[in-house]
Amino acid sequence: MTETVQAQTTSSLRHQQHPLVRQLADRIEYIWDKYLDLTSYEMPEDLGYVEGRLEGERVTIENHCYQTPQFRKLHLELAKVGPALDILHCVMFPRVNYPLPMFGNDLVGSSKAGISAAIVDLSPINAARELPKIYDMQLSALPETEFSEHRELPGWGDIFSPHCVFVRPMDEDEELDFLAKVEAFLTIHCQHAAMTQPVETAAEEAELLAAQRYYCAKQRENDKTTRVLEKAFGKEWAERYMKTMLFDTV
Ligand code: 18B
Repeated sequence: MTETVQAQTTSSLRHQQHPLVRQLADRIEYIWDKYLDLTSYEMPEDLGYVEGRLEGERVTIENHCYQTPQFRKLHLELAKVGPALDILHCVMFPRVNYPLPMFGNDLVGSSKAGISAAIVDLSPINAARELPKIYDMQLSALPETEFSEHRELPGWGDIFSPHCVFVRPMDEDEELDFLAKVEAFLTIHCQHAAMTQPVETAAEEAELLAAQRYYCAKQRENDKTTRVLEKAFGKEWAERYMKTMLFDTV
């Protein structure tokens, strides 16, 4: 898989994006490749690379997807809306028989104005909405990072764990601190995932499925995402995209 990953990194949209987007995209793929057994993932044919227009600006979306024994979909998406908006979006969807949390990461900003929203979390996927104890322990043990501006979670954000980091990085130091935070979350997650055994009963699987559906339904309530997609591609397309690429459920 390494060759494919490298081939993509040299030609990718990320080279036209905010440096933190590029660095983070490269890092995520490096860590995935290092810890997980990646195989290709079949995307709906017309959704891998998409172009549209928003208020005269070109909107470009580039999707990178993989699957592994533990994850039904690893999704890394890069999007550029003219010069004003660069987005990195990343979600790791566990297979519904693997009792794993949901890794989610979003960066929104631009080269000129800087990153306005940087969020990363390992979100609980079970009826109690609690992380496995080992995750709580390891995430709590990470070195504390001071960010000067924390952002408030929206109403639908009850899916996130107490470890969620949601900030506006103020300078390059804080951007690099955020990058390090994502790397730490992702490494903990990939190391555990590689050792996790699937659940054995249908009841356990049903619980995981319900929790994953809840997570995706809440994420689809993010009207800031919907608005960008609807304005560039129309309502119907945006709805299909939210349901099939961004937050699909099984
Ligand atoms: N998201 N984001 O991924 N979103 O996808 N995103 C914004 O500065 C897109 C995720 C999250 O305050 C904003 O306010 C588009 C994941 C939260 O109400 C814009 C795509 C997570 C907020 C976009 C995309 C996630 C947020 C406003 C598809 C978390 C704050 C930026 C490519 C794991 C919501 C700003 C609020 C904001 C757009 C979180 C423009 C189009 C995986 C919490």
